[in-house]
Amino acid sequence: MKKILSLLVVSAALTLGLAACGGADEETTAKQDQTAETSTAATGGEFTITAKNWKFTSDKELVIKKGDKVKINLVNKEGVHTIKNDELGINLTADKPAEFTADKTGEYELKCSTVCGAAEDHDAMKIPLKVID
Ligand SMILES: [Cu+2]
Repeated sequence: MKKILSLLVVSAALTLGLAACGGADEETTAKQDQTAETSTAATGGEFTITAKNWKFTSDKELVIKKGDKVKINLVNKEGVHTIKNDELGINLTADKPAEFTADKTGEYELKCSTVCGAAEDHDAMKIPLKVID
């Protein structure tokens, strides 16, 4: 009896796995992202940075607690921009949120890592992030 049960479980899992692969269109991916956002918000901070030519704005002030799990989303409203900060281990693109835990307090600057315009415009694309105790 146990064998039959485990066989059933395995075949159900396989079917689900195959269905997930086959149905991975953009809509499905978007739904999964929403689910992920909801679950992350409960355990730590979540921020959304909006990028325009040539300015980043955040929905909330980027102040995070050391040790907290943080998620940052990037929305490109104008142009194509990305954010990278090696110190914090952030590599953020519009389709891939950054999830990280800051382990050192301090004041950081999130800068655009895609050359998105003239040097002075691109250089202006930065937003401060503070990690507090
Ligand atoms: Cu930029």
